[in-house]
Amino acid sequence: MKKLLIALLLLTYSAHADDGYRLWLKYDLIKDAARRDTYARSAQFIAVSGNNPILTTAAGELQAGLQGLVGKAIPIITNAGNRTGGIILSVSTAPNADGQALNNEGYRISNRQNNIFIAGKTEAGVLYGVFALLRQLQTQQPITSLNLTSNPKVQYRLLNHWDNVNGTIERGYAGSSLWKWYELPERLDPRYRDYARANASIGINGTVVNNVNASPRFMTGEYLQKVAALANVFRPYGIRVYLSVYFPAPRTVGGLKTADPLDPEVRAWWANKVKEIYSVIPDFGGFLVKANSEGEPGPQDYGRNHADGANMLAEALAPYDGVVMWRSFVYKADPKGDRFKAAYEEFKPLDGQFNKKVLVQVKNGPIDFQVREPFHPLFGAMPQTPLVMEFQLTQEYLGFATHMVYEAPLFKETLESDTYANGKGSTVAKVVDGSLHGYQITGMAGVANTGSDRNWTGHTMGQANWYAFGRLAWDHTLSSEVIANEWVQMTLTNEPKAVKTITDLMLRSREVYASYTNPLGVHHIMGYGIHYGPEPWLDKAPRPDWRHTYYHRADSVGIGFDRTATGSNALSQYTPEVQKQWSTMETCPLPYLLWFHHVPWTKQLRTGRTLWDEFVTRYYTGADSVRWMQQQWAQVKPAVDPEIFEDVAGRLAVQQKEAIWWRDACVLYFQQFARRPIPAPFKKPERTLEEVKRLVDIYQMR
Ligand code: GCW
Repeated sequence: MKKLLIALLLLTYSAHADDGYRLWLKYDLIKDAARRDTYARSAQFIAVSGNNPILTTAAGELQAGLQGLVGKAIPIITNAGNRTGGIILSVSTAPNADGQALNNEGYRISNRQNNIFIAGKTEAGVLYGVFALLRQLQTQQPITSLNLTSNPKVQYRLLNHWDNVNGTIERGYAGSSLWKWYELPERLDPRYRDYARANASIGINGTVVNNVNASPRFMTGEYLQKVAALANVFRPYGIRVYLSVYFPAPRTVGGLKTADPLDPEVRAWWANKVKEIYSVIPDFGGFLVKANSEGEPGPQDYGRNHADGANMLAEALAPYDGVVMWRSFVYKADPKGDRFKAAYEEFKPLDGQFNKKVLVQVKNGPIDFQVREPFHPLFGAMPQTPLVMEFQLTQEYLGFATHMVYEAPLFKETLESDTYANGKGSTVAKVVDGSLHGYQITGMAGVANTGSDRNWTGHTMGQANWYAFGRLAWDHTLSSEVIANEWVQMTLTNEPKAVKTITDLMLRSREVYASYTNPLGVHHIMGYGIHYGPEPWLDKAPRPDWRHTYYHRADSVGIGFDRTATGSNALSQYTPEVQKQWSTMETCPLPYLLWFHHVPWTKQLRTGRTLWDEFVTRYYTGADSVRWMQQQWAQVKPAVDPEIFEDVAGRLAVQQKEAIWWRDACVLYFQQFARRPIPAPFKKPERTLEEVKRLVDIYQMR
């Protein structure tokens, strides 16, 4: 009897405890029996014919998902005949009844004769349609009168992993790499498949498995076998593998004397290497390259330019269906220059010189994944070169896996910015999706936030950033709110009040973080090296543009980087319409103010406060808002799994403490320049600047 009780208890416990591993693909039994029955009536069988691996995956995912949600076994049959009440999967090139065409990976879900049809022009389209149908159920939408056509707006939707051979992840905060290189190719961790499922469910169709600071090893036969083993697992989920390239590989791996991209031997080496890659990975996606950036070698080492390097690789890929994504993240150590301008200066003159298989991959902003950046001036300035948007999901500058920052609003803010490249409405999104300049190929990349932690992303809420990236790469017109809402319902709870509370909290989280770390557009003042915590006082570093005083320029007059004509004139890289918005302190939106202006502490702002008072107010209200976040989270306790609840609550408590750390560090440090009191009703920090400074050393273990 006692044993039975324990067994029962264990069962109940394991049925409820949730370690976050299943992400948004939980498929727990729907609680409402009536709703369950309605769904079950429409899902009595799944019909699919043929043995295409992706279609088999699609049917299997649908079966597993439905069985979990409605609690009934659902057979997969090959031919529906005249049966009704089921779901029919098919590849179909027939035009849709509503006239909307499907592109290669698009899908259409419709209801006819009491069946649900999921059609795609390709097998991958069917797979995406399956996940879309499951999402309908998970978010408790009706499924009997569906007429959904959806096409991805961007073609290459990729995760970029900054994962190293030794299992570490550059800027990774969720454990070590998912890829166990030492076990591959023989042993396949079951997690590889779950990784592919998660990606396919949000429309991601490619993954760059190694760090852009690339090891030459990935160009060896031994490693290609390992990569091929991963590719085999990912293939049935419609996911292709890509590799980051170490540019001098022809020398280090190939034993050549040079890696000069115009050298015939080097070109032949790459052509052979590509041939070898395709012999083991027939659907290999292509290369990602970081060159002549932060010490990584590149074509400039041989007096050549980025186009020479990229075009050489593109030519090697010419016989195959692969592309080159060449990164524009470059900047030189010039004390008089402005790092903001570097990428534009190097790449803009090369527009029109790239091979048609080359895409240039541009970070969302000109500096480096700060909590807020103006859109990168290259967007809109390269009409003849497809530009890939690079977002960072891992929270390098956004509080690692400790601070809650839902990034969709950040992504959307960039995507919706107007470049005015072809007049009003020339948004960054339209540049990226190709519609503005007629790009033939298009892409969006997200630097992954995944790792070996059981819940994949360290902070449970970080899963939402992975999810949001995939959804937006598919359709950038989705709102941050819709995406948050979906994710919460699929991952945390369907209880309407809790869904609303959590969605709200997520939507405000980025602004809260910006307030207590980088208000009014101040940027790059975080802890040196690790990029965690505040260190605005940093004025010694190997390069001038790694010093934080370089960015904030605080002095007795004011604070901020003058990037107008009286300063670095980085503004001149934008169209006149954009310049106009940002060029005066009066017109520049406050969130971007210190990005473009050196503003006097005493300057009266639109808010009615002086700059100093506004600056301090933001730090204080930002830090206070974390308390609000904690209170909001406390309210959803009854609706959320206890393990997840505690995990998030614990991280919020750390965040709260660290928000005050940021606040104290920044107001005390900048007060030395402003020489003004902390405005009422705020109380001056209880500690001294010296005390706060010591905290950074502790965190950085210096
Ligand atoms: O954000 C910075 C990081 C580097 C990174 C680099 C890049 C992979 O601090 O760690 O290197 O950007 O994007 O290349």
